[in-house]
Amino acid sequence: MTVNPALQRSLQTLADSILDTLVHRIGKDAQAALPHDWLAATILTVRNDIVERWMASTKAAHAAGAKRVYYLSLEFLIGRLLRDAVTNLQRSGEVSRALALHGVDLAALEEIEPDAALGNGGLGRLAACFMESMASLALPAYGYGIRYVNGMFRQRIDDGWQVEMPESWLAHGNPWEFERRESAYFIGFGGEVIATDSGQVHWSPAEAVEAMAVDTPVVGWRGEHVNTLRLWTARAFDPIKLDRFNAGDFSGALADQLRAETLTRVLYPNDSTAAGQELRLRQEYFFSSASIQDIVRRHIQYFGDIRTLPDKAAIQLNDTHPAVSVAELMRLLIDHHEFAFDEAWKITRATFGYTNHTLLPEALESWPLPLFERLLPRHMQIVYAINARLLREARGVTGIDDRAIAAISLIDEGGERRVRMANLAFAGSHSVNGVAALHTQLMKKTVFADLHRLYPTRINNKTNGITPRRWLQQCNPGLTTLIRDAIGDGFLDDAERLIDLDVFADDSAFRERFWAVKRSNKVALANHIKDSMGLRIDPDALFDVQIKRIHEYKRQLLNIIETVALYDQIRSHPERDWTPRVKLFAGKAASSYHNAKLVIKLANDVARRINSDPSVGGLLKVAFLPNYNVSLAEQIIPAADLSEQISTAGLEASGTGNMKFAMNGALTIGTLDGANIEIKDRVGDDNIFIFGMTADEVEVKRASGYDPRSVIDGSNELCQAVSAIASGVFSPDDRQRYAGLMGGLYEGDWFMLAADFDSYATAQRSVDTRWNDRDAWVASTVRNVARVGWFSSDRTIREYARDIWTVM
Ligand code: 26V
Repeated sequence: MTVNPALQRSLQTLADSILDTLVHRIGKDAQAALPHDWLAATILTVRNDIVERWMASTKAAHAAGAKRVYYLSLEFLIGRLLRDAVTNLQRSGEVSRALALHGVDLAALEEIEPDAALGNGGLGRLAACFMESMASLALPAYGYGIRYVNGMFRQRIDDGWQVEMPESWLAHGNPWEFERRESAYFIGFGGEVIATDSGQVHWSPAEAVEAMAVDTPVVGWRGEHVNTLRLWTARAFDPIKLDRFNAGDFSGALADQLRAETLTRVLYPNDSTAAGQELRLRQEYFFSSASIQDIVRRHIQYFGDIRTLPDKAAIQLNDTHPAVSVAELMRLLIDHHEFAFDEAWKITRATFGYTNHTLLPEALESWPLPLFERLLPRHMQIVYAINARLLREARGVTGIDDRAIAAISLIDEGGERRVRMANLAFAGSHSVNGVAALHTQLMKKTVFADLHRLYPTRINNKTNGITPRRWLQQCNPGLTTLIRDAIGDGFLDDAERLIDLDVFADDSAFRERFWAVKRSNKVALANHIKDSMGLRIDPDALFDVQIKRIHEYKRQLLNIIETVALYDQIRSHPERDWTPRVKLFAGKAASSYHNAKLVIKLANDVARRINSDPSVGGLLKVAFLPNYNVSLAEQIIPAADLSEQISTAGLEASGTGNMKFAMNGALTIGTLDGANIEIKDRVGDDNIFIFGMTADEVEVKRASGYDPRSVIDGSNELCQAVSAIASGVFSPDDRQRYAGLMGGLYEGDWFMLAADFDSYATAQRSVDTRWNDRDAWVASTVRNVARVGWFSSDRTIREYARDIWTVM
């Protein structure tokens, strides 16, 4: 290969500056440097380039007097950043060759970067995809959240059981972040509210902490625009009480600092109903107050007059976790800027938008009123005032009776009085959106039916999306190159151009290349599984994958039971032409969620038994991959053939994994739930395996008295599989282990596994049939890739920008 001398010089310059950073910033020379030192030096060097673009973006937005978008989210599941940054800067080749001059492998460095897991699942990953898309679309935006020292726990599997270990993503420092010591705010809690003679109200909190900003740059595609992710960390105003320290009370001297730091120490697990409630509410207020104060300060600094806030700021509430922001902005407007209630309310409503992400009743946040009042006495008064106004408005509308009034109220009066955060977010926003078409419909029909009657134009739909940079270009370079060779570069800027690939489904030479890319991704995953778990899987088998949080409504149990039924069938009919399958599972269960943890154990027990049974002759293998996170998803998804999206219809708001798999050439087996419906509409009925009841059918069946026992007894396959599990076939060491879990199916089966089982098993057999017709299979997968460009988060963000934020 001939080397261009100019290029050679610029590579040498980059290599020199990485070495210079290593020596002067990290304090190591090339001989002493460990991989983490090289990683830090590389990030710091690349960061220099980013910082310049960042400052330019900020200045341009300022000069244009642009409206800014503020995305408030208690979770950001950003994962690793190095590969994301260098790809978006289009510098991967260059950085990789410069490092090679030092004998360092960029890919190896990328692999040791910690995975920033400041979120639980879909909601947090959506926030991260949105941040990347907003930067790619050059939309001036800030993400606001909490800088948890310990994010999502690390999952170990011990003897098949999940064990939660603390994850310390900051152990080696974080070269991406910038502390902004000057951007710090007073956050008060408790105390009392005093009315002054002039009619003003004064809140005097009993305690206070300081919120300090820590900023991370978010690089858009092609590096043309860089936004800010601003995460708050808590510290004490008075980090050490010297008098106490000198008196020998060392821990007392540091107690305030410890208490403050505890606030931003850990991410709360969703699905957890456990203690820590008060700390969670404190976290929500802490980050909401800091963010709102920061937004108001910036607005006044740039535009002078707080009245124009809605013209220059759009604040999006990612679920109800930041909903107390509504009361906080009202407080600042009324108590600090001396607005009358009505004017403050107008500004507030025009500024906020609220996104709902789940209809599960246990996930609808509400706070015991005494707790809310004790921690936030002034906000409690404001909530009452908002409520009075809301209910006055409601009473004036015909058809709204006492029952509807009770449902609309911000206060739940049934039993212990509670503050309803969803109602507060709804009332305080001009837009309330769902995340897929069905979910939005159900919002109108169920949880928000009465609020919807009162404000019939407020609820709207914004179907979720995923960033194609991370979820195609970066995680699947083989497929990206193949697509590029076929249709050119256009899809990198506009994912909907993937449609040009559609005709290639009929091109047999292209299909062969497509198949080869998939196979090489499968070999890479098989190697990873062999190295990490010692399990050998056949890359020519069908890789059937279910990866997501473990939750009963997502029905991993349905998949496991069908696996057991298949195992049974293979053993009874060894003469049949079975399709070799590898069943892959990964996901975390909330630490307090007993049944979810038992499902993990069951997957592992089933895997152990099947994988060691010579009579299935390698036709079936099962693996539960530990510690599911963004980075593991990036490895698994490009290697998947079949994507399991099998929630009980009506319960999965959208799903976004479904989109990632389809974009990487896996076919979906799924219910008519969430975004699966819209995926089906786009890829076509022939290119997806749909089974089971619709949301309407689920509702009817529940209402008419569902009897799972008769369903189980009526299905041979299901009955045998359930009995085998219940009687301890897979748990010889504790035969009773799954008796309760299986008993739950007979006794209630809330998620209706039994009702959907036969239809699911039948769909799985049509998967086998399609798989055995390789041409038909690959043609379908090509059509999936070609037709799911619409699920780019760029499209989603454009819709938010146009309809909700009125920017762009
Ligand atoms: C929060 C809580 C709070 C405490 C009590 C239990 C509980 C349960 C769940 C949650 C949060 C769930 C919100 C969430 O992650 N929703 C997911 O959002 C994705 C992005 O819109 C969407 O694709 C998934 O379907 C939806 O489950």
